[in-house]
Amino acid sequence: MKFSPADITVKAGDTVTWKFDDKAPHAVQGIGDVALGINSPIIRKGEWSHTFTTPGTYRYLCPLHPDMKGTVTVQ
Ligand SMILES: [Cu+2]
Repeated sequence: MKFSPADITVKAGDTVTWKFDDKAPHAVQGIGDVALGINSPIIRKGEWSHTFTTPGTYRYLCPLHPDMKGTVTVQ
């Protein structure tokens, strides 16, 4: 019940793929205005990708389990 690794650093233009492999369904949802575009469906098994074009710090959580949090830093 966690994102691993929770905190990553990528370069502008990179695509980040989340892999969902757990008994519980999860999703990825951005926190705050800067991360508005980060919004996956609820996924039980599979992958979801998002391309980060603008440098910044993007925080996200799983809306089903708000203790599951992570940060993507885009350089
Ligand atoms: Cu979750």
